[in-house]
Amino acid sequence: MSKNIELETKLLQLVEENTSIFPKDAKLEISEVGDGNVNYIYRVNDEDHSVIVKFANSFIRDSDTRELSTKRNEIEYEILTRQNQLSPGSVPVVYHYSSDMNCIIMEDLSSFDVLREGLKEYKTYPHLAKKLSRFLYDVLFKTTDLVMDEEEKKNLAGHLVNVDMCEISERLVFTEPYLNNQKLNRYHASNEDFVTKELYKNDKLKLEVAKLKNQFMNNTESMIHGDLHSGSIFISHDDFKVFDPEFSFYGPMGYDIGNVIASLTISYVVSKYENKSEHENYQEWLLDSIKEMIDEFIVIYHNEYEKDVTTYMFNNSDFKDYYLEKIMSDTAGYAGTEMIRRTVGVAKVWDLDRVQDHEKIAEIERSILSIGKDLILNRDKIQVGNDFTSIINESVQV
Ligand code: SR1
Ligand code: MG
Repeated sequence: MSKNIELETKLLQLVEENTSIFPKDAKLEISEVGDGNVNYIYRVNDEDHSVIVKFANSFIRDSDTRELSTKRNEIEYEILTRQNQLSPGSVPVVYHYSSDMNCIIMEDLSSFDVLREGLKEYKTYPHLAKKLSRFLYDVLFKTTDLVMDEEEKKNLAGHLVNVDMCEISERLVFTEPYLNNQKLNRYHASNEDFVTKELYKNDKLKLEVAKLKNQFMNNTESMIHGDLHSGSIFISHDDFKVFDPEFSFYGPMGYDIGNVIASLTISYVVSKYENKSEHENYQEWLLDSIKEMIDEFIVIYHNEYEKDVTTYMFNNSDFKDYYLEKIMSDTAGYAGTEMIRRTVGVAKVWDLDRVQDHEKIAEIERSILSIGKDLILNRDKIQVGNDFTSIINESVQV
């Protein structure tokens, strides 16, 4: 029996014994459906029903040598459960978690689009920004010390320490893109001088990235998703779900908000340089979504702060303003680091792969890196949606 057949047989048994989705005599089928970098994702179905099984191996996907703690699976289960309490219906329903097998059995959302796949087809989703801002406020702001019981929060932050996954982000996002090492970084050959000047030898930028890295490692502010890009979002014509929170830990909330901005911005910039005028609607929608998501988050924050923040010292309007300024500047900074690492680092985005014209690839890379750099260096002045879109527009010269 091959390794996979053995695993698939065990997963089928796990589903049969621990869910009540399928009738007793159902003939179950199993197929691998995931294409991520880390885990194995299976769909188990009969003719009428289906579930998803996420299996976290103790080695990174398709590697027999790179070990990765399976604690990520336990954390993912914990996060999905808590996020569903904080923002009901905004994550897949979990049917069962097996700590013995490092598996989560959850709702199959294949009737939704993965946002990344929709973006590849230039689809637009007008409700995305509103759904995202609501979700981000509910799961991020409500897990800070401003809202949550301080003892519960400290215990949760301790429980969610995610050593292996944080190590990956600390290295891939905050170190490797700034190290002149051909094995780690890949970009268009004609951009060598640009990358050397703007990243490897840019001491001013490296200092700011070091500050953001230090904050990522030490600011136990919110229960963050940790990898919130368009591949972690399911979307339909009127609904939305966030999934795959295995990089989750207690970190700065601007990291998540910034990651979403980066993901949408990269799709926008690539599409602009593709120069396909039939996609004007799509481009406009992406830019509007970035602005709207930020501005809507700010509206929710202003409307709900007093209701949610009841402790004496934090229930103070100057502190309220100070705290929002910090969220926004962190968001800008982490949007910048994410854009840079997705352009030159090992974990690339899909968007650049579809551009055929090499001159254009080089131009797009420079544009994304410039936006990233500007967001990081000017982050203290970035406060509202328009500040983000102005920086993006300044750099996109098409
Ligand atoms: C080895 S994991 C590489 C990247 O994929 C994930 O989606 C995260 O973004 C990570 O940085
Ligand atoms: Mg992932």
